[in-house]
Amino acid sequence: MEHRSGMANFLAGGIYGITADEFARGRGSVESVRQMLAAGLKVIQYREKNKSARQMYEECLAIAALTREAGATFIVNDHVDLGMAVGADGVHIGQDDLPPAKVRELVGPDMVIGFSTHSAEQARAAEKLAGVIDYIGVGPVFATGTKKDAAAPVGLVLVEYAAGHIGLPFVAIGGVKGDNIGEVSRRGARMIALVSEIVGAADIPAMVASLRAKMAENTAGPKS
Ligand code: 3NM
Repeated sequence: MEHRSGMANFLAGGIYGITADEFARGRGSVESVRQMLAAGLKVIQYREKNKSARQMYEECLAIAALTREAGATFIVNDHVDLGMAVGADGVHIGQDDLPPAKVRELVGPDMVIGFSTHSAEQARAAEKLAGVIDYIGVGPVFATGTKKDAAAPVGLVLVEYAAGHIGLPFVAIGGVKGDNIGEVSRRGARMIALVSEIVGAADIPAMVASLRAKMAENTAGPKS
């Protein structure tokens, strides 16, 4: 399958960083992104709740400039209009947002679209949207307090299922921490998203380095 150019960083695998000011020790989303980029993250999502459209626009403009300079991919959560307005590389939508095909119509052919799934059925349905969407989210793998309306945890079995049976790139998300990221990686997730563990870390680059090392030690498949 041909991939949109904005997917190159995703397909390289690694850690997908997501903003959340409420867990970020007062840093603010732009500063969180600055530190995630300094740590070498190449896929960044802006995900903020309870902010005005104007504030989100200003923050996303700044983040778009930072990610561009760093060669990172910038994805805006939920707000398709905001993603388009700031020239983001993509948008991420959920099951209850506008239908993916409608979002594709709005954003045009070049932007990446990510789509959250929370069960094997939803992942299989999303697979039929290949060409419309570019990747799926699979989660929450573990219980999480970060997403207010999170579905019941789907566990590592859905990660394994997505890795083995779903023909779309995926990112595992939800409740991933330093002490379980190795297992998520071992079950076949090449891209793993974390919110609170990264933005809430005292030292973001040190946290990312440690998470990366655990992923690398636990890649799926036989070690050669
Ligand atoms: N999406 P944390 S779970 C944003 O299941 C989000 O689609 C989820 O936060 C999904 O890493 C989640 O702090 C929250 O647990 C992840």
